[in-house]
Amino acid sequence: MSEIDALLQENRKFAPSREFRREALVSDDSLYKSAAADPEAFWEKQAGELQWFEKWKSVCDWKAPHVKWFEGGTLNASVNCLDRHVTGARRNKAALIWEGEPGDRRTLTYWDLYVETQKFANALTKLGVKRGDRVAIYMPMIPETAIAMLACARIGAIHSVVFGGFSPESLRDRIEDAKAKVLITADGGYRRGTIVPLKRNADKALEGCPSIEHVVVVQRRPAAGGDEAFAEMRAGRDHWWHDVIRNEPAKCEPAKMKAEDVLYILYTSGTTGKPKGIVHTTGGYLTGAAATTKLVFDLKEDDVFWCTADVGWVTGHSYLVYGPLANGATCVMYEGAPDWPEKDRFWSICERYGVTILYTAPTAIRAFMKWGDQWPAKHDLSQLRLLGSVGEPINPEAWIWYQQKIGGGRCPIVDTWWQTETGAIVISPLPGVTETKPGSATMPLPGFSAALLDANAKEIKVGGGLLALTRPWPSIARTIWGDDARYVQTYFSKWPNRPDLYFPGDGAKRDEDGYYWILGRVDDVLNVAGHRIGTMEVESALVEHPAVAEAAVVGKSHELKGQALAAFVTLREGFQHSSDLRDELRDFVGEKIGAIAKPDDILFSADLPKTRSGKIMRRLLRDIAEGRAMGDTSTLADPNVVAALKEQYEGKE
Ligand code: 7RM
Repeated sequence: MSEIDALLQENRKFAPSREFRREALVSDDSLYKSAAADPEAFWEKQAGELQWFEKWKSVCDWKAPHVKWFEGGTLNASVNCLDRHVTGARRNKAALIWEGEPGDRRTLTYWDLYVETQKFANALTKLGVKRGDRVAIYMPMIPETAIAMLACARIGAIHSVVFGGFSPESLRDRIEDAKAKVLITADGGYRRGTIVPLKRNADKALEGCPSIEHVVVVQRRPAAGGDEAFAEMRAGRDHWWHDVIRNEPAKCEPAKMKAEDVLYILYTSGTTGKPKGIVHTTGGYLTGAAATTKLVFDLKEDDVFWCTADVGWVTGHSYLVYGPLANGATCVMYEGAPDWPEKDRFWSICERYGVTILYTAPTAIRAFMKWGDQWPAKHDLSQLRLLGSVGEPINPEAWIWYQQKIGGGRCPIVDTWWQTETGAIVISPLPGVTETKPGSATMPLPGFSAALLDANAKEIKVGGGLLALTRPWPSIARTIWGDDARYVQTYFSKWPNRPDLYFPGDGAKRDEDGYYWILGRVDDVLNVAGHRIGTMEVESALVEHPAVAEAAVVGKSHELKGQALAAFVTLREGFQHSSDLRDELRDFVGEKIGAIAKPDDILFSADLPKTRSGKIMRRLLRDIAEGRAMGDTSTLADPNVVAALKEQYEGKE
């Protein structure tokens, strides 16, 4: 039975336990009802939970496809995450409990974070960073990463965090697109016992980046030993973090930002070779991130919240930094791999810090399942009270395992569907209210509205179709950096007669109870281990190799990663296929984009199956990669091509 069939035959239901419900922040459906009756009033109330310098004059100004929220209001995100907690009982509360992969530990209180952020904000100002300037952040998972983001927010600079697993070239593309003035990085970060040479990568990236004036480098490696191999400092351009903050005062006046001022840019893959710079604003984004953190995770004062996502992804932005800190929560941050030094690292962290809420990805859960029950069984996980899942559909088997072996059968699971572009969770249970079904993200949260549509925007009440979000919400991306036409084209042009509908690019099924079962992307975007990768990006990388004439990349199901990449490659005249060339191409993609984009399979072929108009038939390539019977081949220019390919793929020669 295929994964999707299994998903659609799932009919178990789990209601929140009486014990959970009794203590839950929301324990009946009145919030769904009141928010549906007046969504703007709902969001206005959520915005009111933040601290504003000046209150907004209008709540929502919607001229499809563009929207503005809380206009006339001014605020600062760092004030909301820091200042308002240090005047009261949270002053000495742990804000960040950090653990490095080698085992080093640091705990920063709200006061610590408040001081460090302001010092670094002053340092950025000294380096010439002004309101509206872009600052690139290419960091390991260390407290300085959150501090750097908050410091940008403090002075009104726009941060663009680039995942530390991306290659120098990917970093360069993102810096160039945003025209960042300063880059913040570290000499390295630890991953599976080795060092990711971030500064060396950054130096390579900067070979072609005239916009960067200064580089700030955190010394992550032990200072002892004077190993400079990881950070050659270029005089005038490069500065150590500890040097630039040394004499800075711990006070920095926060910039008064307008609600619609940009808080950050975050690049994400789309259907072309060029990633999109998703733009989030200050007031709407923070409202969405803060409100959903509180409601979805039932966040309370004493919780220890661990979101395992890297800050390089939107989940790290909304649920490791902005959402939890805006709520004054205690967050756990871990630098490294889940199987280092042993396969119980996550569970030892949960036990050590008494984690109460764990938010992780299905790909990780499937890996834990495969590693065996003995690893979590070694640890006391009794403090856990709520579990979350994000990034891709979770298969019912993994859901039940998570519920039983990690949650001890006691914790509700929130399967949260959202995207970089939505800024905040959109479809998810409310853990004290919603009955869950393994594999379904359930229903839109209060304040959000979705529908399932066919190609003509006709609503499908029960059955399969395209997911649409039918009303704007505060944390929706406002544009794509430097390319508003692409924004409109990508998200608001799916149904030409309905330019008000947001299209997320996902297909879904809706059941008799109105529950949504997300089936995955319907465009050329893949989801590999919860990370979005555009097939075009990988194809563009492959054809840059001198041996490659043409490349087509498709997704195929993968037991652990959800999806994996399969590449079909034709070679230029004079090149011979070999397993060495296959390895070389795989590494080449790793260097061009990053290790997450390396194809699992590369198949050399004399030709690719094309329609008579010359379009590559990806559908057939997917059939081949999945080992399925092939669909209709009658529109092919040369039907022989595909039969040969299939034979070859099955022989994997
Ligand atoms: C948060 C994040 C977005 C894409 C999205 C979906 C898929 C995310 C779920 C999910 C099924 C989920 N942002 N997706 N969460 N599919 N159930 N709970 O992942 O921009 O990187 O990716 O991920 O296809 O469109 S993202």
